[in-house]
Amino acid sequence: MLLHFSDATEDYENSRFVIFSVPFDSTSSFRHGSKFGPDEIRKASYNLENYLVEHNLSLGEIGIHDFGHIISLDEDCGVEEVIDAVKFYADKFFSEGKFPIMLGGEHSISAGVAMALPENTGIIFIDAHGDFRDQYLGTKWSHAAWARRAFKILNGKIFALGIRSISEEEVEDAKRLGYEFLTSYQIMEMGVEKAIEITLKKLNVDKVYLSIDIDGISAEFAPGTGTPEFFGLSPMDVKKIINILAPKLIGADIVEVNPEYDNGQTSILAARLVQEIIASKSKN
Ligand SMILES: [Mn+2]
Repeated sequence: MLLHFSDATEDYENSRFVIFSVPFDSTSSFRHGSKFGPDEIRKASYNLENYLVEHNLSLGEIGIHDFGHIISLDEDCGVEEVIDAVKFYADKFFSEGKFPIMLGGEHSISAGVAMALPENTGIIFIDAHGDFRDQYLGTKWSHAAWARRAFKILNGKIFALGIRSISEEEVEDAKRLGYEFLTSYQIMEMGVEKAIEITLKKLNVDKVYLSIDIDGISAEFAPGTGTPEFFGLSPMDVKKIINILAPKLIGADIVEVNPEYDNGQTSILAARLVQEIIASKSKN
């Protein structure tokens, strides 16, 4: 039997939640290895209780399906081919009434979801980096440029939380184009509730897709990632963001977990965030 996320044992047809994975890391600039993230997150999920006391809910009683990898782990695919595959499956899951949870892989894959989002949906993403370059190392589909692509695809309906590593050029482009973000320092000062209020006011959408780059969380909590950064959000901040956004959420992803640099805690955190997304959404 294939490795699946803990408690994701229901048939596709009977599941509201569908976990799927994209083991792809070819455009990574600093450290490769995030293609091994999804299966490490799956393995880590078995270390967690499936009863979540704060939600008074057992994940075993919710319909969750693990669809597995949508691209081959062993053969190298081109980034555009991978983004096409993500778009195809995201479109399938949304149109079949599912709540997709995508495990990466590098952040470039989220551009594929942006192309498949239903009307009146915006993206909120948690990240240390702006990801707003026009192109990076010769490709406009780079993980460092995906938010710029999504910004265009969604007519500006994208907002970043936790930014603390961004080039001056990205900041200037952001101002000129109206791309907005809150730094991790700003969020610490104002609190998560206020940050989400500002974000939702700016986006002005009914539905939200949440993209979590694990490096949005501070490096001391999530060292297993390609480009770790300190001074970030805490796991508790991100839990709170998920809980507040749950009524509006239609899907989510967790990307950039890199087991090659992990002592195990980053994949456990990612697995716990998958649980949190499912538990908080299943009540809404
Ligand atoms: Mn990112």
